[in-house]
Amino acid sequence: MDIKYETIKRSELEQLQLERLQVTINRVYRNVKFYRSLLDKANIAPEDITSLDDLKKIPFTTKESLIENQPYDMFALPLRDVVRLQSSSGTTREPIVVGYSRNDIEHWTELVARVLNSGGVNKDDVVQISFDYGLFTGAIGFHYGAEYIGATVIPSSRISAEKQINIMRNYRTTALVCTPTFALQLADIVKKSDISPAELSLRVALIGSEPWSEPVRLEIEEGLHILALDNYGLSEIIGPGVSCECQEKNGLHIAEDHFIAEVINPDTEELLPDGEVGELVLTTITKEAFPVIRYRTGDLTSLDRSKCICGRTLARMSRVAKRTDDLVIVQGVKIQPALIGQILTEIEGTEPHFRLRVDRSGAKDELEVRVEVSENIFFDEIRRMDALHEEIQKRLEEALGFFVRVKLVEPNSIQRLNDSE
Ligand code: DLL
Repeated sequence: MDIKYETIKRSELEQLQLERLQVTINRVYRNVKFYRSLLDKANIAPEDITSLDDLKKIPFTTKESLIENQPYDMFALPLRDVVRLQSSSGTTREPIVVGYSRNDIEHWTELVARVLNSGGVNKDDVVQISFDYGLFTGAIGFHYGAEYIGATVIPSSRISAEKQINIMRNYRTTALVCTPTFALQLADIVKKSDISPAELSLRVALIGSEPWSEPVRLEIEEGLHILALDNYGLSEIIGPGVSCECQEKNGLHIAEDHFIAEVINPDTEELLPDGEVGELVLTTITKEAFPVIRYRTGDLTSLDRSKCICGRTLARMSRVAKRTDDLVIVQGVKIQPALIGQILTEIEGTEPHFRLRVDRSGAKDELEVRVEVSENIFFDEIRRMDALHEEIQKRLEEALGFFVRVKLVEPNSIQRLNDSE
């Protein structure tokens, strides 16, 4: 445990947060046009931020603003001082590019090391990272964190679940890093094979990047005979390392020495008291290349500032089960329904109405897309319907990278106003 920061007294933490916030506000005011005009319009000068309470006066930053300022206008450093670019995962309509300075990478590494430490992982462990390496922050973030604590890293990335199990058995992996979907898949393979979980050396899994429930935790823990802990993060803030469960499994400790957390009512934007569920809003206070102020994450959670039995004083957030928007997460891929709409409008014969349904009953989630087709095709020959079906399936699978169940339905048969569920 990083005693100095993870068990810090609240009064000292607040002083540290204020100092770091002031530096950050100065930095963005000087270097990011978007923030300079946001603060000017709100009649706030950087020197007006004299208490943590003053943060509340600053308007929120939304994903739309980040998108409008792509690729580099939200950067507070020139590109020559940026040593890494990453982006939000999966297939969103507009992936957001984020940058890191050398110091940002150092902080990020330390924060992911905390996630690993809180799961009891240390230099004697063999850590298998089964996240997709690439622009997604999950893999490389954990890679650096695990090397930093001196563990032995296996960057197994997204090879098949069967091969991952072989690696795990042969190289005696003790800690696994992946999404809940993938952990379930691994548990399912072990169950169906002649491998007994006892043959594996696996002890703990650090799981994140998508919502998962207590029953899913139980299935993973029982299927692999391990401890499964949740960790949360998002690329706009830093990647993994924003918050993580300790072994008490009673909320995720937020790295409050690097991020200030608030919870708001997503409709009224009013600040909510601790314990009430609302949208998580985060402010980065150490980031140099890509700082964000009062960023609306879209994730629903509540805060608890009471001290945890583990000794950590950092506030805990409840597990994120839902979002405020209609983002759909399937097999670890984050999909904005609007992206599906965009693809469908490019295909002749489809109507703009569709419905998404995710079936999570099997080991792998499945996405079903119901698409209304135009009248002349629906009542025409089967051959035309088949060709259209094939084309939609091909285009969606190319964009998403996994099997999609496509169903063509009659015009006007999909309920209006709610295109996804
Ligand atoms: O998923 C960062 C990450 C990687 C976190 C590995 C943990 C482990 P993005 O691709 O930008 O970043 O997606 C961020 O994923 O706003 C949440 O909606 C969702 N999310 C991330 N972690 C959790 C979690 C990474 N533990 C978006 N529980 C976030 C629920 C999660 N949702």
